[in-house]
This record gives sequence, C-alpha cells and structure tokens, in this order.
Amino acid sequence: MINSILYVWLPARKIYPIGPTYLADFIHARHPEIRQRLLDLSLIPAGERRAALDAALDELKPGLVCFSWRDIQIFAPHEGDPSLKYAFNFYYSPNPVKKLTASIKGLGYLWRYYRNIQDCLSFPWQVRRRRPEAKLMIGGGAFGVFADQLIGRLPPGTVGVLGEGEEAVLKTVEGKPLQDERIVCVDRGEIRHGAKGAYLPLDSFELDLPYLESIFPQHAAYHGEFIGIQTKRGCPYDCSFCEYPYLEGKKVRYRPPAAVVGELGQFYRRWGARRFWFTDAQFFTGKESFPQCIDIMERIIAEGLKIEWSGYIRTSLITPQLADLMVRSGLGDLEVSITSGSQAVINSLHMGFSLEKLYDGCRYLKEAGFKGKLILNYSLNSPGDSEAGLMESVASYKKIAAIMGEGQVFPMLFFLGVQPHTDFERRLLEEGYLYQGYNPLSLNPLAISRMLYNPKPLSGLIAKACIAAWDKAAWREAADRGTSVAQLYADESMFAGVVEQSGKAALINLEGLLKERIRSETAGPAR
Ligand code: B12
Ligand code: SF4
Repeated sequence: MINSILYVWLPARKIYPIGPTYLADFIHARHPEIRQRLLDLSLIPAGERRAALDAALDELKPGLVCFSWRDIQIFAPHEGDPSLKYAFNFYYSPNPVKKLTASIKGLGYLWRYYRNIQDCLSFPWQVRRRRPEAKLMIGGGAFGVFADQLIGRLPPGTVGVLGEGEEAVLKTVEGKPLQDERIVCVDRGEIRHGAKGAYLPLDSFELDLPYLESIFPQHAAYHGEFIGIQTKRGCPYDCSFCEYPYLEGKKVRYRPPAAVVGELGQFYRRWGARRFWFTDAQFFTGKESFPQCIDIMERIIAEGLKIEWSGYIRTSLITPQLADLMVRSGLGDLEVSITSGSQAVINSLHMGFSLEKLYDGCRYLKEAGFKGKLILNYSLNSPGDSEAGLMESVASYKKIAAIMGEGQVFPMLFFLGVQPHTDFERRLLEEGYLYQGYNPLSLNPLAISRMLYNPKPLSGLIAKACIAAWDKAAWREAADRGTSVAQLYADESMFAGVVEQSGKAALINLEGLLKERIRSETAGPAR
C-alpha cells in the first residue's frame, strides 16, 4: 500500500488544476491516511521549478508521483493566438518583410513549443533519478491526446492513463492490478493499451475544499481566477473534428446538482470565487441533460450565488426556459461554435444541429436579457466549404448580429485543427491529405501548415481577408495606444486587442473579395 502521493501539474498557461484536485479528493475520501500534496509548476518561475520539485520530493517522500499534463498546443488554429498570425504571414503574405519577420517569430514559437515539451518530459526523469523507488503515473488532456507519441519518452515503467483517472490511481495505491483501466504503457518495447471497464459513477463525490487547501499550499493564486467545476462527463455527439468523446467517452455520466452547487458554494464562500467554468465537454448534452442542468441553475439562483459562469453550450438546444435560467443564474460571455453558416458543411462534419435552431437559441438568450458577449467561432474552409458556403457564413454572422445587436456579437475565425483519434483525422488519412504514421507533434513547418486545415483553393482568399483585417485593426489600435504597428504585432498581449476587433472585419473583407470575384467572373474576360 502506498502512503503518500505527490501530484505535479506540469507547466501550462495558468489555469486552475481541476484534474489533480479531483484525483486527490477521490483518494482522500477513501484513504484519509494517505499523505498528499499538489505542486503546480505553472506558478513557479521556469528556473526554479526543478528545485521546487526536489524540495517537494524530499519533504513528502511520495510512493507515487502523478503528473498531470494539460496542454500541448502549437499554432493554435484560431485568431486569438498570435502564432496563427505568424503562420498566415509566413505562408500567405505577399510582403517579403512580413514573411521574413513571420518566419523568425515562427521559429521562436517552434523553439518554445519544443522547449515546453522537453521540459515537461524532464520532470518525470528528475523524479526517477531523485526517488527511484516512487511509482510514476501520468494523465491529463494533453497526455490523453498525444499518449502514443509521449509514453515512450517517459521513464520506463511509467503508467499513462487516458481519460478519467480516479480508479486507476486508487488501484495503484491499493496495489491492485490495472485491468479495466484505460492505461497506456511500454511493455518490452511495444506500446500497450488497456480498455476501461465501467465508468466511475459520479454520484458520490463533492470536493472537500478545506482538505484541498491543506494539500495545495499555492491555492491562493487561484482565488480571483475562473474556477473549473465538472458537472458531467461524456458527450454523445459525433462532431467529426472533436476529441472530447474520445477523451471522456460517449456515455454521459451526471453529478448530482446538489454536489455541483455545493462545490461551487465552497469556492464562493471560502475563496471569494465569482467566475466559474463548467468544464464539461458539453453542458447541454441533449434533452436528457436538461433536468440536471435546470436543477443546477435553479440552485445557483435559490442560494443567491452571484456568479458569472460559462461553458461549452450547444446553442441549438436552448429553449426559452433554459435561456431564462441561464441568464438569471449568471451566464457570462458565451462562445458558440457555429463553425459555418452553411448547413451542408455542418452536416458534413456530423455536428447534428440545425442552424435555424441555433438562431432560435440566440433569440431566446436575447429575449431573456443576456448581456454578455457572444463569441461566434467560425471554422471557415472546413471540408465541403465553397465560395457560396463562405457567403452563407458571412450571412449567418449578420443574422445573429441582427438578433443580438452588433455590439454583442464577436466572430472569431478558427481553422479546424487536425487532432488524433478523430473522424476528421481518419478522413484526411484516407484522402491522402495526411500519411499513415504522421507525427502530430511534428516540428516541420509543412506538417504544421497541414494541421491548420485551410486547404486550397479557398485558403489564399481567406488568408488575404484575415491579414487585411488584422492590419487595419492594428493601425487603429496602434494609433489609440500611441505605439507603432510593428510593436503592436510583436507584443502578443497587444495583438489580442487586434483580434477582438478584427473577426468581423475579416468576414466582411471576405464578402467583398467574393463579390469582386463573382463580378469579374460574370463580366467575362476583358477584350
Ligand atoms: C473545459 C476545457 C477548457 C476551458 C477551461 C476552463 C477552466 N477554467 O478550467 C477553456 C475553454 C478555458 C479551455 C482552454 C484551453 N484549452 Co481546453 N479543454 C477543456 C476540456 C473540455 C475539459 C478539461 C477539464 O477541465 N476537464 C475536467 C477535469 C476534471 O478533467 P481532466 O483535467 O481531464 O482530469 C481528469 C483526467 O484527465 C485524468 N487525469 C488528469 N491528470 C491526471 C494525472 C494522472 C496521473 C492520472 C492517472 C489521471 C489524470 O483524471 C482527471 C479526473 O478524472 C478539455 C477536453 C476534454 N473533454 O477533456 C479541453 C482540453 C484540455 N483543452 C485543450 C487546449 C489545447 C486548450 C487551450 C490551450 C486551447 C487554446 N489554444 O487556446 C486553452 C488554454 C488552456 C489554458 N492553459 O489556459 C486540449 C489539450 C490537448 C492539447 N491539444 O494540447 C483539450 C484536451 C481539448 C482538445 N483540443 O483536445 N479549455
Ligand atoms: S464539439 Fe461539442 S458537441 Fe460536438 S462532439 Fe465535441 S464536445 Fe460533443
């Protein structure tokens, strides 16, 4: 039997480490005698992380070290990430100076990405050297996505877990075999995968916050931040690009609303938390989820918790009753993955919703008095898209802006990111766009450009519309700030301001370019 566990949150952009908090709580409820500690490396300057990990190992002398790896992402496929700007300028800008700057900046990104993966991989090796007797486990979203690429680079004997990890950690602690667990490990040079038996029932768990505080000395760093709370696991839909059903499973498992709101209330009262994110793959997983969601929102209202919350929401499922409860319980800004204004594209991605229903959902939110931002995510140039489809996307933005009011709607351009274990990846392999055995963590710029799905013939047009929109917004913002455009573009936090203003302009530019193209085609060749 193991009597002490160290959880290590591998460095990522600062975000509340919900995964390991749930694991630690689960173990504590069953084995209160086990000493535990959570170390968040994101909160520690890079040069001091090694020493902090050594100190935690020496103090706790853990029998098990659980690494939680949340994100690995390079060249995120959306406008909010400056790396897309560099990728676009590098691949599409007609301006050689911009191309050169973008390639230098792009190299900087590659270097950071490479360093971050190397760093994260180095911590388990550090533990192996300092405490060879400790067992090593690893899990978390990033590990789940890239397990096959990562497991062979970890110390021999490390047990990886895909998806929920509570029972796998419990069995390890109790010295039980890991059958029925979704583990991944290297056995005699081969990668082996286990399969999960029954999922963990979620009916008996409510986080014990005072206990968490006692094992997580850095917790105060999250008091003013968004706190993640999970209300359910699993998503039954089939959106072809999405990884979430692979990670969480398709069967939906619910937590009792009293436990969800009880947990939320603890953060509210003890940490003064006011902003929450329901970390579910999908908050409304279908009509079957309505009773739970309604109960959660009604309890938030009844308990007088004045919060702002958000989460992934299928807007097409929103009814007038849900909209009313959402707004009254504190719905904050909402990101809506409309993806395309073309129903044919949505169908080809198996997204399983109708645009008309999505517009209805927006209408109900407006009628309920929703005042937050509605961020509309468009994945232009998805499979099946066309010039006509792009025009439909512009039209859909205008329609939603007319419903909600232009000042409330912020379109953002995303490109479909190719992710392992998705139908989209399978389709691209079949079509020869990707080759079997390709490396999703590749550092090759050509491979990276393939992972930001924006194929010809529409790619150039879309890139042109985006670059022009960013440039225009950048000039305006630079003038407001009294800085140079170059400085604005070089500073990533400043670039975020450009993005906020430019999604709409990119769509409108696109409309202009398409209309121009249609005009010149109908005018025929000049004589
Ligand atoms: C909700 C969510 C968000 C919310 C988070 C809100 C918040 N404040 O918490 C928002 C929208 C802000 C967000 C943002 C991003 N996200 Co996100 N997000 C998710 C999502 C849907 C759920 C994550 C979550 O918190 N789950 C609930 C907790 C309880 O589960 P968990 O952390 O996975 O932990 C469980 C298991 O993983 C496991 N486990 C965890 N650690 C360990 C350790 C051991 C040893 C073991 C055995 C098990 C184990 O057990 C835990 C309990 O069961 C996942 C996809 C998914 N369905 O999992 C993506 C996901 C984690 N996100 C991802 C990414 C990339 C991002 C972004 C970087 C995207 C971007 N480019 O901007 C950002 C930035 C995040 C940051 N660091 O700031 C990726 C990570 C993989 C990757 N490609 O790198 C995921 C997997 C989605 C994907 N694309 O596939 N995200
Ligand atoms: S995109 Fe949302 S609804 Fe679709 S499968 Fe993924 S989590 Fe489910």
